[in-house]
Amino acid sequence: MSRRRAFRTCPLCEACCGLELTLDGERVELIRGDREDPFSAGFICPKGSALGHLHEDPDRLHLPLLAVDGAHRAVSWEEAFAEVERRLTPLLSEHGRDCVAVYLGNPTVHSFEASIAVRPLVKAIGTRNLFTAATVDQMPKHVSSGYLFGHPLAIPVPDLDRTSYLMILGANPLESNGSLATAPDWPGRLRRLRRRGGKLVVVDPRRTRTAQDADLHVPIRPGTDAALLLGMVRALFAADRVRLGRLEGSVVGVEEVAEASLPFEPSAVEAYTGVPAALVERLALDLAGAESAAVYGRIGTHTTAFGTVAAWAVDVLNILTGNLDRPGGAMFARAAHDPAYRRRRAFRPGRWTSRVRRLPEVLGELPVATLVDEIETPGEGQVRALVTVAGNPVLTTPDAARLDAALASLELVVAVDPYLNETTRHADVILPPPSPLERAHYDIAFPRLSVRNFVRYSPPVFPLPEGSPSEFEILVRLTAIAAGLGAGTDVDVLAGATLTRLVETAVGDPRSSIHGRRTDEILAALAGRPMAERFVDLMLRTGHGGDAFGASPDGLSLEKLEGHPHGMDLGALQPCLPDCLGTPSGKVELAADPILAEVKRLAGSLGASPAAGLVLVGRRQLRTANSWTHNISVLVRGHEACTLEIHPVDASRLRLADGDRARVRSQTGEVVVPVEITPGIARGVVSLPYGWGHDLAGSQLSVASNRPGVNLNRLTDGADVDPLSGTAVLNGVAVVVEPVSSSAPVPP
Ligand SMILES: Nc1nc2c(c(=O)[nH]1)N[C@H]1C(S)=C(S)[C@@H](COP(=O)(O)OP(=O)(O)OC[C@H]3O[C@@H](n4cnc5c(=O)[nH]c(N)nc54)[C@H](O)[C@@H]3O)O[C@H]1N2
Ligand SMILES: Nc1nc2c(c(=O)[nH]1)N[C@H]1C(S)=C(S)[C@@H](COP(=O)(O)OP(=O)(O)OC[C@H]3O[C@@H](n4cnc5c(=O)[nH]c(N)nc54)[C@H](O)[C@@H]3O)O[C@H]1N2
Ligand code: SF4
Ligand SMILES: [Mo]
Repeated sequence: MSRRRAFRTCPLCEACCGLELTLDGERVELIRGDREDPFSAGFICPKGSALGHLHEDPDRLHLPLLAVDGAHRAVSWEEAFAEVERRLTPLLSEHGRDCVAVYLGNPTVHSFEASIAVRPLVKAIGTRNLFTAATVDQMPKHVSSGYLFGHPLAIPVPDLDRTSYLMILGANPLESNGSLATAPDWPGRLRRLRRRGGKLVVVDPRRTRTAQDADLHVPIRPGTDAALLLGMVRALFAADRVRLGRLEGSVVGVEEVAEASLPFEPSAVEAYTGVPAALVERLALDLAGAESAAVYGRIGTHTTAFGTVAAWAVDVLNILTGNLDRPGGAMFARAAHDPAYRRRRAFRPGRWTSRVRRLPEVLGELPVATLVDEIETPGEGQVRALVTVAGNPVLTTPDAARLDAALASLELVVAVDPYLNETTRHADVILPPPSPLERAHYDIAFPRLSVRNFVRYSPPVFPLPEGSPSEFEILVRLTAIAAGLGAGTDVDVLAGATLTRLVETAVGDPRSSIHGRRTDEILAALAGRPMAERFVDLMLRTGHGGDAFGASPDGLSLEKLEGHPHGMDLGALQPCLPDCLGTPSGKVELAADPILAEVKRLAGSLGASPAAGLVLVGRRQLRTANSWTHNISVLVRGHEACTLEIHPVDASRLRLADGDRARVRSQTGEVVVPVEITPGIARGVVSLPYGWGHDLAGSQLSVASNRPGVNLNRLTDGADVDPLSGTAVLNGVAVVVEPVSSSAPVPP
């Protein structure tokens, strides 16, 4: 192979930037932003340009590992799958399906192979103990959208490029590059918003980079966004500024919301949130008065005790100001591969509950905060084995030290993961998928959450190494084992049978664009691609933007996308109400009982006086991706990144100087970490970055272990969840901070 260029989507975050790679043989020479990409237009962040280092990381696994006598050794793929079969099969038959838990982590969503293959795997295991990173992340938004719009995946995104007023709560897109709002180049898009006269308001206890670039930064007491938003709702009603605009007639429940918001008087909200009453009113009136406006909330609003109410109130404000589903407001993206029709049905979580804490299922999964209870608590249905796919819960889920210990007690852990890290060191078998550059890329989830409609397919940059299975093949073989078909099952035969069933369903469905066609004709048209891609091609071609296998010749297919290596812009977001609603009434349903009950509970806690001590929040850093990119030296060099941010007044009260080491204690654990004194954090609040803590014995992370940092989730408590979504409370954790060296007692 000589020097060549390749284009592909960056799989490291939701911005989905297009990259241009310069390759020299099998080496990545340079990665830049793809300037010809219609969506990302050359934007790139430090992580995207480090993708080659990730690919070449010597610690990345190429062969499966087997734990033997307390150490891991490389084995052949056949041996690894045989071991899984030997140990998983008797567990399932002796203890029932629920004894095997599954945890799916964040990168699953960035790999179409995993996205397609994990659901059949979970089904074959047949367990109710399914856990994912959603319950330490965005589950509140799914619940809110389920009730409001009848579809948990119908999530409005701010129309960034056209809005004239953007209110961001609990998100720092200048460092995170955005989430539940796919937009390459947030910095540029926010700059252009302000250049065209638009206003940016950021609500955050920290003066983040995003807040520094805003017209107004509103510091807030952590965990209280739901009350602020309801205070704004109440102010809109009080000032008679509720205008549904073109949504008039498409919304039910307005009166109920007006009534539910009554307790959220600005003065009560001020006492609870720390946001001055006059400012609460002004924020509401500015929102109502803007030519167009969008409210957008993320991690800092979702991972709190009233996360679902906060997620809901964000969209209630969008709706009550007439900004939902209109240009410049909060709009729905539409993936080309999604069907043209939507099913109507009531959103009903809680079809089953977790065994120990009786927490309700949502979207078929249970809160990961209770995984540890299911492992520790003996009795019928106890979790005895765990399968992780692309997850690192020892660093990313609450009460981490306890979970870490519990994982060590399991009879079997199988991890599909390229690293021997904090979580996978507990694995009896690690099955490493190839690097992202050795697989094709097609985004299934993010075009549904994008600020412009777009589609991009990237072929693999490098071929699969000889003898290595794809991530799809690894997952299908696990599925075969769980289904009792044996590790030797032919992957193409098994997956092919699933594909055939999907085609049969489509041709039999009167709503499908290929209704009435012949199954063998469709299967023949899909042949010729790797099996995993056939699933995507089927989805795309039968989606509303698809070519319906020839019936809509202008439509899309993977073959057509191959002719557009920079991706295709499918235009600005379009209004879609009421057609895109899935609620039984066919309207936006503002006032679902479970949500109103939570609003009432929140109203009841308004009077409670805030905790006296310090509270802890998390933060993200531009050069990291969750817990797993700290092993790339170009991303972690420079000064110490894992520090405790603290306000100068709090620091001096605690007799802490910049760089001193402090002990941070919570209900669940403690860590020792250097402090960074900054006026950029509210008094009474401290912050640790998330994803660190690479000092656990048994990992193989030669770079990360040199600068391990501390694990923020040793301090978070799995006992606290948002009751409607099961999402863990990761922000607003009560902590005590003290200097490490000093033995003198420190005032509280
Ligand atoms: N306190 C606190 N906790 C948090 C958060 C917070 O803000 N504060 N944020 C939460 C959020 S938003 C999220 S999304 C979660 C993330 O939580 P997780 O999904 O559990 O964690 P990640 O760090 O994304 O772990 C990714 C794992 O996948 C592996 N991996 C990487 N690429 C691939 C691949 O292509 N295939 C496979 N099979 N594996 C791969 C990595 O080696 C790593 O082990 O953490 C949550 N936890
Ligand atoms: N560089 C980088 N980018 C990433 C990731 C990463 O780890 N690193 N992870 C990716 C993932 S999986 C996700 S989900 C997204 C998340 O993307 P974001 O939601 O933008 O996440 P953060 O950057 O953690 O920003 C959360 C902000 O909430 C603030 N906050 C904390 N508590 C509260 C509160 O109670 N109220 C309010 N209003 N604010 C609060 C914090 O100070 C912080 O600034 O980022 C993605 N992109
Ligand atoms: S912003 Fe996200 S998608 Fe874009 S280059 Fe950085 S990590 Fe990759
Ligand atoms: Mo996330």
